[in-house]
Amino acid sequence: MKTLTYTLAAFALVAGAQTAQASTLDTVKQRGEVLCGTTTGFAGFSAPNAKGEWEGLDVDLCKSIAAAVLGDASKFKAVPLNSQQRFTALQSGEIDVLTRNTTVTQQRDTALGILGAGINFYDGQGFLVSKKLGVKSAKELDGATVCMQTGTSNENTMADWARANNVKYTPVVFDQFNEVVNAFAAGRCDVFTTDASGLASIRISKLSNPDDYEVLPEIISKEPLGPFVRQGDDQWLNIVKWTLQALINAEELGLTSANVDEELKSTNPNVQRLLGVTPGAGKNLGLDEKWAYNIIKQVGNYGESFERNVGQGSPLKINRGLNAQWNEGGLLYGLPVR
Ligand SMILES: N[C@@H](CCC(=O)N[C@@H](CS)C(=O)NCC(=O)O)C(=O)O
Repeated sequence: MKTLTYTLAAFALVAGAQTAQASTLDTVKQRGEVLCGTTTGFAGFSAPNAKGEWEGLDVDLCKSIAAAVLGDASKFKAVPLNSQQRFTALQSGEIDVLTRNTTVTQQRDTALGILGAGINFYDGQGFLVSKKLGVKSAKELDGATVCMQTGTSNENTMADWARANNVKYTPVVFDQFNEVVNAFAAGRCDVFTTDASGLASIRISKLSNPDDYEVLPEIISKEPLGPFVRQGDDQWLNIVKWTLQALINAEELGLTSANVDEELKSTNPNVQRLLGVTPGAGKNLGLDEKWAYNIIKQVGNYGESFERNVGQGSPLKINRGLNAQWNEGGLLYGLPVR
């Protein structure tokens, strides 16, 4: 009897230890697919194309994680989440990583059991209005009705800014992205406020006459957007963090999907380390030495992804601005792979 009790106790201990150890990397490898939290459809960042395939800057980050971990960028699944649902989905393990226009804030990094793993788009909150409103500056918005989505940082930022600028407004708030868009398009509010990237995307992809609308010049906050992982799995945090760094470094080093094979012969030690010609970086992450090569070959570097999805090669035509490399006047500063 005693032996049985001890055996059961030992079993419980082992089972407990295993649960605690069940790493996201193991789970992903076993499943053969990375589950990424995306928006419900936000052109340029994460949305299905005409063929139903998910694409965008954030989807490319998800694909890059799949390429790094599984050697195949197509081994991912987009899990569409509205603003409110996204953190619970990450906390509960429904997704492995949140890759969806999410602002890194101190509160989110500390109070939700999650952690930001880097910044893949430097943004700021702005205002979209119908030209008919005849407003040229956000300061003229006193008395306006303002559409926004529940569960975004935009709600609080709007309140802070309005108080500081003595602007009175009536919030019109919805859970679902399409509800906010439709309300705005139907003139149920004067202004749509969210991240400027979001406004550019909405204007081009959701409104029937984009030229009837304009984004006001004021940017009222910093919205550093980036991927999030669960707390307590440092290896997975590193994988997501360094996948993003690989994309950024690849651009700085001039590595593209087109030239990466040729670059395997490069004599630059930074290129050799990133591409696994000099081994070490892959092993440090618990991945194949070809982790970054696979990202660059299959997805491209950060700049390629930016131009294709949100930049000059896309309908959004967003300028690199803050999202240019540090040596070209922007904030992207790839951390050294060594
Ligand atoms: N960056 C802000 C806002 C992000 C956000 O969720 N924006 C909304 C409004 S544009 C959105 O992307 N909605 C898409 C959806 O719910 O599918 C945040 O992290 O709170």
